[in-house]
This record gives sequence, C-alpha cells and structure tokens, in this order.
Amino acid sequence: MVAGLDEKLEPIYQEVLHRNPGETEFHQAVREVLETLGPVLVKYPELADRKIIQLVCEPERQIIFRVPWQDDKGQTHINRAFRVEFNSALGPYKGGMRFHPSVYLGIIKFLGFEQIFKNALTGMPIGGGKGGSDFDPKGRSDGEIMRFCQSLMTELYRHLGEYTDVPAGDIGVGQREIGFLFGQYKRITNRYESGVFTGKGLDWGGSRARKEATGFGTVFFTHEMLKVRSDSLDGKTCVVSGSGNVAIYAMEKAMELGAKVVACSDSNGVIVDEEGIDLDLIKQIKEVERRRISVYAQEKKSARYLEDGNIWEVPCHVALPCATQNELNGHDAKALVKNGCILVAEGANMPCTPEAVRIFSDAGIAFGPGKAANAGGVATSALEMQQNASRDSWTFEHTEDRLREIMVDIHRNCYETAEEFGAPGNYVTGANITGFLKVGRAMMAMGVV
Ligand code: NDP
Ligand code: 2IT
Repeated sequence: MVAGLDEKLEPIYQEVLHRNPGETEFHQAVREVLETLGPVLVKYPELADRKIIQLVCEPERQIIFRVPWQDDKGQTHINRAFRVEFNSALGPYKGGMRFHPSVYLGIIKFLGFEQIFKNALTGMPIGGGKGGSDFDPKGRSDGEIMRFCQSLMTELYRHLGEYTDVPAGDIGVGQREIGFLFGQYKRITNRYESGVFTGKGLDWGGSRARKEATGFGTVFFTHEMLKVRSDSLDGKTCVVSGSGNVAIYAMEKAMELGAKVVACSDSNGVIVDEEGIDLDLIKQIKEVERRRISVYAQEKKSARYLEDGNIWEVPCHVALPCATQNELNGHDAKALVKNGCILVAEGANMPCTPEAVRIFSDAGIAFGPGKAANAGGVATSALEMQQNASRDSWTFEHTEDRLREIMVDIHRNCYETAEEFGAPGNYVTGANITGFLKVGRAMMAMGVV
C-alpha cells in the first residue's frame, strides 16, 4: 500500500509528475520527502504561502551536454553528461559525479534532490547538486578514462567554481577520475583552485579521511542508532552490499567496532565468508587490481561465491546497503526481518524501496535513511573545502573526530525532530523535516529568487 499524501501536498506531487515525465527515481525521492512534510505545513504555514516546497522541487539550473571521446583503437564514442544545480540557499552547489551506464536525467535529479537535504543536515555551508554521465568505465584503460574526463571537463568547467559548484566522486568516480577532472579544469582556467573539487589526492589538496568518510560515517550513525536502544555493534553479524568506496570503509569501521562482516557483493554476485570478510584482500581486488568480487572466493577457501546471489538472504543483525538505488526491495526486506535483522542503515543513496522501508517500520526494525546515514562523505568534503580555504591540512585523527561529531549531531537532530513531530524513532521523518526546515528558512530569508 502506498501511503497517502497530505491534501496540500498531493497537488504538488502531481505537478512534479507532470513536469518531469518518466523520471521515476526523482518521483520516488520527492514523494518520500513529501510524505513526511504534512505536519511542517501545519506548524509553519508561511512556507506553504511562499511555495517553498514547489521551489525546492525545481532545480535552479540543469546542464546537459555531449561528451565525445576516442578509445584506444581510435573509435569515436558519444556520451551524455549532466550537472543539476539544484539548490544554493545554503552554499555553493555540492555533490558528486556518477559515471554509470544507467545514468539519465531522472537519476541525477533524484540524487541532487536528496543532496539538498543531506547537505543541510551536515550543518555545513553547502547547497545541493549532482552530476554524471552514462559513460561506463568498466574495462576502460587509464588513457580512455583520462580522455573522457578531459572532454567532459572541457564543457563543464564554465559552470564550476569554489563559490559556485563543487563536484566530488560517486559511483564510478574516485580519486583517479577527480585527478583527471581537476587537471583539465586547472589547465583551462589557469587557476590552482583547490576548493573546486573534493575527494582529491592527499598530495594535491585532498583531506585525510575523505576516502573513508562515507563508510565510517554510516557506521558512526549506526552506532548512535544502536546506542539509543542500549545496544552496540560488538558481536553483531553484518552484511554490506557493494564493494566500492562506501562499502569497503563501512566494513572497516564495523569490524573495528566489533562486528563480524560475513558478506559483500558487486554487480555480478555475492561473496559469503562465515569466518569474516578479509578486508585487505577486498582492497587488493577492488582498489588496486579493479577486478570482480568473484576473485575473492578463488583466493579464500572459507568463502562461497554466489553468482547473481541475493545478499539480503544472508542472515544478519545489521544490514548496510552500500551499492545503489533500489537494490533492496520488499521481498528482500521480508527476508531480513525473517532472519532476525534489527537495523538497516543506508550507505548508498535510496537503496531501499518504499515498500522495504514500510516493512522495516512495521517490523520495528531501526531504519537510517541515506540522507542522514551517508552524510559523512559530503560533510568531510566540506571539511576538505575548509582546509583548502585556509591552506591547512589536518591530521587523520582530527578529521575523523570532526566527522564523528557531525554524525552524532545529525543523529541527535533527526531523533529529536522525529519526537517533536510525533514520530518517535522515525529517522525518515526526522531527517526530512530537519533538512527541509533548514533550507526552507534560508530560502524564505532570501526572497523570491
Ligand atoms: P563505487 O563505484 O566505489 O562502488 C559502487 C559499488 O556498488 C560497486 O561494488 C558496484 O559494483 C556496486 N553497484 C553499482 N551499481 C550497481 C548496480 N546497478 N547493481 C549492483 N551493484 C551495483 O561507488 P560508491 O561506493 O562511491 O557509491 C556507492 C553508493 O553510495 C551510491 O549509491 C552512491 O551514490 C552512495 N554515496 C557515495 C558517497 C561517496 O562519498 N562516494 C557519499 C554518499 C553516498 P560493480 O563494480 O560491479 O559495478
Ligand atoms: O552522495 C553523496 O553524498 C556523494 N556522492 C558525496 C558528495 C560530495 O560532494 O562529497
């Protein structure tokens, strides 16, 4: 059953459907936020009078352009790239770039929309934006990746700037790609403008702990969720989907806090290792060799590889979806509930379908939505911008401490806001209302712009 919308919000949602046809992920992200905003309009009718919700659903600017490039054999390819500059009420547009064949405008808009509220929750001065391309980096050489990034930046540079729009990584975009993008930006603009990108290498303006930040932050948030239930990660069994940037560092911090991680995955399959995942081996396979997760089971006799397997059928106490949107559906949620799962926190953006979230809620499973639970990545991006602006470089410990404090604050704000608006323990309500009110008030203050 789909939850009903408040009578003031239903026409707003219908208008979003009408104006953005076919963009199903964007519709899903908007609906999930609108479902929680009814009580906000009762308490703050001035937000409705000024059409703040309608405004926040319409990107300030959307850029779409072609990216032609040549592969190693001299063949020409044409990709499409996007940058959606969604909302700048709190600071320059900020959000990652995604390279994946599934990328189209609806994906970038859902991600940009989520980013507005996530960035507001961090308490840092950053607006919301997102970009990407339908380019598939799998199997491409370093030279091909470089030429693609250079071609993309030859158009995108004119829209960026440390006070305007500050990209970072996301699926398919890590430090290698940020290096190529930054290099071309620097060349075209003739400016060493460190603060125009985050996720940079440590030798050229990057922040310590940025690489680890999203995964670590998700686990800090999980730790806080368990703490209010007088529980902890110690001795818990975890499964973490994906084996990319977010998944690897979520596994690392979960293990550090005493959990046993027994499964992770990539888009081809799942590995299950009841002895506990060997993270050094995962890092070697994924970060160094850029190979498939199946290689893990060839190296480790205690592991099983399930081609096209379903990771959510592996019994666990704590599930951390860290791969991609809608990777955990109602069927998967039922399997988790049946197998005794007590907590789900989203390291990825919108990995759980609305049906899955309802099943968790009905079963009393603690659920941490991505815009709160994975905000540590972009929060540490803002710390990277802070270091760039002051030409400073912090220690790993100091940066990790700041990240931990930010995640504790986000958790507390979401928890308290949920209570204030009559939905105790509901972090979806808490995160949406906290984020929306912060952005909405800033938009009110700045007039009709
Ligand atoms: P990576 O590219 O490093 O890793 C992505 C992982 O997810 C890979 O294991 C990949 O497998 C898997 N995956 C991607 N797409 C699919 C798919 N369609 N089906 C199945 N598996 C898939 O990306 P990140 O770790 O950076 O991002 C993961 C998630 O976290 C995304 O939702 C992203 O938006 C979100 N996120 C990222 C942040 C960051 O700082 N990087 C911050 C906050 C959220 P394969 O290699 O086989 O494709
Ligand atoms: O979804 C996200 O928050 C990210 N991909 C990180 C964005 C950023 O600017 O660090």
